Amino acid sequence: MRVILASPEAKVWSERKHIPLGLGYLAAVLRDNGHDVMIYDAAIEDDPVEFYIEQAEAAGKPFKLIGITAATPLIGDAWTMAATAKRYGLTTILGGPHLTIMPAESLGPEHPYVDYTFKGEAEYGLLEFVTALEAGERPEDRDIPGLNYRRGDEIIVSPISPMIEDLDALPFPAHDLFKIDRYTNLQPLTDGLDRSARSFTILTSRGCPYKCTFCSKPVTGDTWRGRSVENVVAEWRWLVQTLGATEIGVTDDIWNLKMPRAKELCRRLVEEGLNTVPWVTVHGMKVNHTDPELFHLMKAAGCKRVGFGVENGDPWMLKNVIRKGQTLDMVRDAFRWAKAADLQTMGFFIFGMPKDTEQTMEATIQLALELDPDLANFMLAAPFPGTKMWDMIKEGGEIFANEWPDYAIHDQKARFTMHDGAYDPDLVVRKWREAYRRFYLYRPKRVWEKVSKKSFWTEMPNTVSNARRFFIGNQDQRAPRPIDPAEPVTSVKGLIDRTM
Ligand code: B12
Ligand code: SF4
Repeated sequence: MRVILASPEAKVWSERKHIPLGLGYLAAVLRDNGHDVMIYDAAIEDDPVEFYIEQAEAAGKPFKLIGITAATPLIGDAWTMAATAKRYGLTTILGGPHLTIMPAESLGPEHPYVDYTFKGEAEYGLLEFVTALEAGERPEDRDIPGLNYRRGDEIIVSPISPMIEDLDALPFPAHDLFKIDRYTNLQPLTDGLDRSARSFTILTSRGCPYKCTFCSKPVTGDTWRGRSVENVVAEWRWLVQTLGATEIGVTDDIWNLKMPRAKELCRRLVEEGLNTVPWVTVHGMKVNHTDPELFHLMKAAGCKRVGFGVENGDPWMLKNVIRKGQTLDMVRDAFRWAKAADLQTMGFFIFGMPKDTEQTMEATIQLALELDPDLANFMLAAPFPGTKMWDMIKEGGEIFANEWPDYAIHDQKARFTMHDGAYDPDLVVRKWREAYRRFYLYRPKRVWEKVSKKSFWTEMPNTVSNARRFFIGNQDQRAPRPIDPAEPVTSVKGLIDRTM
């Protein structure tokens, strides 16, 4: 069957473009089973999805099915895309993080163009779904775990699709189906935004046993599952030697959970001569699963930079609110060891978790200054549905964000308040912006390092718009006033109450 797997425009994200790897996995499984698959990523395409649908029709080989992926801020774009595809008569199915958390919402009467949603990892479920469609059967009659649909006026939500145990049994993602030369490099830390980078991403494991309260745990799952080192190396070899990767991003939640395996992977990359292409850990280094040897091996294996979730500089916040499972000393050690191994470092920090005060946010800024990573990423807390943080706010606060795009990282504004008499969303935004100023502007050495790089000038338009947003702010970044009850708003809270 001809299938189009699509990702909506990621304009809520940033100028950086990453491949939607989940679609690569789904495409590979369908392709291996004889289906004809196209991956459409609106973030890098010049033409809208209808262009390809019409082209396929004109060629006499129409697409029968569109599968659309969506993280929460992109769900509105996913609905628009499904409505478009429906006009051409395609069957529509939505999956990905938002649908794993809120499978029923998209099947409500406002979205008649969505036929099915899918909850969880879909390699096997989607294959069975397509097999059923091709056989002219109704997929719902096959009881596919994870598949959700309408039966009359009822929305049937099935149990989540089981997490795949044996990841080695999966084919490699269909990396060759991505228009890779349209993606940018993964983190423009030292190179600016290289628009012609051939940046692929790789997933060496899935899942994470930790339970950080801001994290969408229903998506990651609690059980860590690692691919064998040899299986990862084989995919790495394909990326480097056949597909010409110039940068690789490891996008696991926590690729270093098992340190001996992480070290073995590094050794094998060296042995195979695959250490010539730089790689970065996009999200997934956890400080308390590191030691000096690991960083030295990573460096030898071609790793260029590592990112760590630091989150907060206050030990009480880390332990009791964020529940990060790491101490400040562990954070300090990891940064020291990574720098000693000559790796570039990035730190991720969150401002405005429930219970954050002026003192705790100041401690966060102080810690960022002390660690002095090459890149500090300060984010405003976003209460995604399905997180513990969401529950905390529902119990003792109020969410302002009333549209899903408000949850985008680069649409930075206060999204909630707590009714504890101490939490101040306006202060949160002020301290967050202050963090950027104190880290990037008020340190002459760092400013000089930045402006003396060519990329600073070639990326001037981006730099200016980022500077405006981070250092000066705009109307949007103020905490909204309480909503007038008479005003007709589509409340996110309302949507969730209806569907969870
Ligand atoms: C790499 C990554 C990124 C990258 C690349 C994203 C991309 N295009 O894939 C970047 C840095 C761009 C990114 C950005 C964001 N991310 Co991100 N990201 C991840 C991360 C760490 C890995 C994603 C991945 O490759 N997973 C592996 C693949 C195999 O899984 P998958 O994509 O989910 O696909 C499987 C299933 O979901 C399902 N599926 C997926 N699509 C479809 C479609 C159909 C039709 C079907 C049937 C099934 C299906 O089947 C797939 C195969 O099993 C995840 C954490 C995680 N564990 O998933 C967070 C995660 C997805 N990100 C998250 C967030 C919050 C964001 C941002 C919204 C941040 C922000 N506030 O702006 C942005 C959104 C922008 C965007 N375009 O999506 C949250 C999502 C929460 C939510 N409710 O949506 C996650 C879960 C992190 C977390 N633990 O909280 N992210
Ligand atoms: S360590 Fe990362 S993936 Fe694991 S729970 Fe915390 S934020 Fe989520």
